[in-house]
Amino acid sequence: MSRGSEFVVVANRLPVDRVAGEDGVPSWRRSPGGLVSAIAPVMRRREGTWVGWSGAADEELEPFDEDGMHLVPVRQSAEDVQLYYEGFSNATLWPLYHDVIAPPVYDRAMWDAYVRVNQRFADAVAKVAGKGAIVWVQDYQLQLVPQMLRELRPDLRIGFFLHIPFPPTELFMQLPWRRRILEGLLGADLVGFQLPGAAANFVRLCRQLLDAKTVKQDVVLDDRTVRARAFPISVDVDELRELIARPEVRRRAEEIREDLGGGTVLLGVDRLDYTKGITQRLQAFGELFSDGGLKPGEAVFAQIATPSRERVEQYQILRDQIEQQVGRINGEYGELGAPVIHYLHTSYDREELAALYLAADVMVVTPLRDGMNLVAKEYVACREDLHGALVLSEFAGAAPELRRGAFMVNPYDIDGLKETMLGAIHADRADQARRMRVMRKRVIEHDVDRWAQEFLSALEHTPEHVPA
Ligand code: ADQ
Repeated sequence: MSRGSEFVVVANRLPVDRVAGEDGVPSWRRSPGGLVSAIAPVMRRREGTWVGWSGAADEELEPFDEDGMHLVPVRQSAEDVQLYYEGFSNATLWPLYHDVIAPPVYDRAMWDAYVRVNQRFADAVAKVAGKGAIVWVQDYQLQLVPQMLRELRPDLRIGFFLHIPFPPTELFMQLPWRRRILEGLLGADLVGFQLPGAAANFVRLCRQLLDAKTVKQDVVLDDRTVRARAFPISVDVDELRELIARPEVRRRAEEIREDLGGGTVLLGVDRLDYTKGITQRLQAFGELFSDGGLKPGEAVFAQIATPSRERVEQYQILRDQIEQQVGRINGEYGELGAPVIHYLHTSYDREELAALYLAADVMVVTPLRDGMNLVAKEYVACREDLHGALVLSEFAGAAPELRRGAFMVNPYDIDGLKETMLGAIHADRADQARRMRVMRKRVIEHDVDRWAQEFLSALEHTPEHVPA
């Protein structure tokens, strides 16, 4: 038997996407996004292994190497995808952890699938991890893995990071399997959250529901201590800096501005998700035309919505809602060849995204609840010119870090949203520059590399425990 990996990351998805080659033979390409680019260098340095699902149902794949990473695929049947992924992960946990914005589905077959698939992930990790290895478990789809893994492999050092909010007691208590989730997470040595409030929610729940002894942000078990801490995630500032320096990206930004007609450009970039507050911001924007705050031609809104979870009912409902809303507003205030909202339901590559950020005068980020929101930080990282304004929801995880420079807003308050959007549209260059400078300082100093390093160093410095 080989020695196994010293460093293992486990996430629902592998960090690669399948791309069809010219000859029809599929190959793999590293997925875009901060998480993968933050972890990839650590993986290479430590000869790490990434355990995750390929994204296709019913597929048996052998482990393979790609982009300097060793990848171990975990199989999922079509039924698993439906019950564990679309079901328990995205129709139960996602809404429950986001303030119950949509009603969570509590379904026993979905829960059973969640347990079954989490066990499969834990088994796969137990097989590939070397003695005493560091294992880093990612996100809400895998909350039972830490405990399952500890049972199989008490020698491992296990960290868990939750990318989405962790709800307060009042909401978490709805979950029929609430104790099991807490026990699952307590299998880790370090449980990381985006914000201190989420860590506090978790520790309080352990005390109230499990009668656990807690000391500050630590949960003290009989044989070991579990630390709950906040590690706000961030973006790959170097990657974005490199992108916006490319002449073709700058040219593209100018082209986008011209295509949009010369008025003030407002931009939204989100996965099409009901937590992102897309309908609220479009409603506010539309009303600005109906009550005269804006005149057609003066401003346009480009809303990019990445297709997401398209088989989950709530997402289909939302898509219809937004498309109807856009049609109505454009029907009323747009002119031939000049709609007031440009709505694009599609995914873009990083160059196009960077060009969009450069083209936008006002970036509108209005989630009703969000773990962090990387789009807000990406925009800030791209605005080296200190131009542009960020409208940011109080309910984004990024709010505490960016509030001194952003135009803060409560997205439920449509009048407040309208006023704040107008304030951002009319902010003068000096005010924009002052605000942007404050935000940039924070994002540049706390980039995604630092996030990964801080998490891993905290995990490595948790006290050793000696397995019985
Ligand atoms: P998400 O809910 O997906 O992430 P976000 O943090 O904004 O939200 O990240 C989205 C990422 O996708 C960004 O990097 C963005 O550039 C990219 N993206 C969005 N639309 C795109 C498009 N049309 N084409 C291409 N790329 C697009 C979850 C949590 C967040 C948390 C992150 C990371 O919900 O709260 O910030 O994980 O922890």
